[in-house]
Amino acid sequence: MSTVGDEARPALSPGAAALRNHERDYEALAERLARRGQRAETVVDAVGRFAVAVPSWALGTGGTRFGRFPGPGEPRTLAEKLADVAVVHRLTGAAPRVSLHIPWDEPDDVPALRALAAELGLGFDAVNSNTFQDQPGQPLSYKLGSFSHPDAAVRRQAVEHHRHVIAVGQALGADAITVWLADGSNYPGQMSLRQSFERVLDCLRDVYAALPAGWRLFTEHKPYEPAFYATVVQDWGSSLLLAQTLGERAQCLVDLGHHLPNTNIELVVARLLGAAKLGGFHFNDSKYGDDDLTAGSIKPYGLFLIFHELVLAERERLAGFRPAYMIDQSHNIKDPIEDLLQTVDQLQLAYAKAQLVDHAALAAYQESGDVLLAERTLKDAFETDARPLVAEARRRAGAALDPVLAFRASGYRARVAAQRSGGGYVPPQSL
Ligand code: LRH
Ligand code: MN
Repeated sequence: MSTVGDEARPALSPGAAALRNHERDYEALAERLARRGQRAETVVDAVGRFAVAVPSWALGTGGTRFGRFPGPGEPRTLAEKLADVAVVHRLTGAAPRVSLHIPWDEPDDVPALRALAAELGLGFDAVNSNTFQDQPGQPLSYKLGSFSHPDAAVRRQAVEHHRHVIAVGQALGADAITVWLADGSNYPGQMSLRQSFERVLDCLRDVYAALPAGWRLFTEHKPYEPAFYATVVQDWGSSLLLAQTLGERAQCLVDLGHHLPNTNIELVVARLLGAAKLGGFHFNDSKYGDDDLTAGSIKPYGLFLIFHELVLAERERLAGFRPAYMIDQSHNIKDPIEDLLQTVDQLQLAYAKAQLVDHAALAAYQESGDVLLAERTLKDAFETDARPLVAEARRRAGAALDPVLAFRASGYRARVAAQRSGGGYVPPQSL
């Protein structure tokens, strides 16, 4: 029985107390937004429609060349990875798809995997090829590249791999392939800077020609790593050149970590939107390089400004606007599921804040040249604590007000840790 001031009311259960607090926070924010002429409901509905795909390669602990610190209950099979993704979807209501990396997560029984995914309420987003590693028994090495390799036989082998990845994706019901190429050089003179690009384009034409109806091909640029002098598809310009040359169903994928420090990524997004060539995202955050940190953890304002460009495109019903939202992170020190829950929450929050921009006022200040009030209009939205709107959208989706706390309270990690250490098959665990 609580003591000070409300001894009449029995203490609410933690869940009930959290819900009561949420309702009060939501009502207070809705009232405040109404005074600004904005409807909380509109934002809650929009957040309710937001969804992002989880990468199959981020359910286990990631690492660097210096080390990896595996945690308890790591998924050992694709089925266990799907079970973990289902937990992320269950608690956020916004992670209904998995993006597979082939051959890292090559399914050995496609019908069984499709059935399991359906049972878990999951689908498959873009599949990812891999010509940045040599697989056991692979006839020709990708050490000096794949699509840009001087040896035509290596290029053919790489194209064959992409045809295989498309076939796997098609069997799973996916409708896009993401092509990130590690191709590049470490020393000036090692590679012809123009010929390598021509060869990549040539091979991509073969992959593009193999796309099933309704499929898209996403080209993913990256400035460096593993190549440390020149990367063939180094920046958004190179990616756009490829996508524009290949055709309508080729678009550019923006991995937030694939930009040199201080790059204005929202400007890159605006350019690709303007060219109807924004295919999708690999969301993450970074301070220095391709750090693959939790989205919104280092540059939350930058993430908001990217979502601002996306909401503008949505509102304008921009031609070709159908972005594939996907996460691409490496969970080196946080529990992978908790990191994904935090990530989805950060993306929902950035999207909600972008919905809160007073677009009419912004356009008027931009047209009238009122720089300060134009900037402040964006900041007002960013500095609005939109968390009650996101929590409400999750509550209405039957998900958790606070996914990380709900996950911890569920004891899921301890349970799977116990079961997965045994080595036997563990059926998908409900929360
Ligand atoms: C390359 C990349 C690419 C994936 C890989 C796991 O850095 O972002 O999207 O294939 O990470
Ligand atoms: Mn990526």
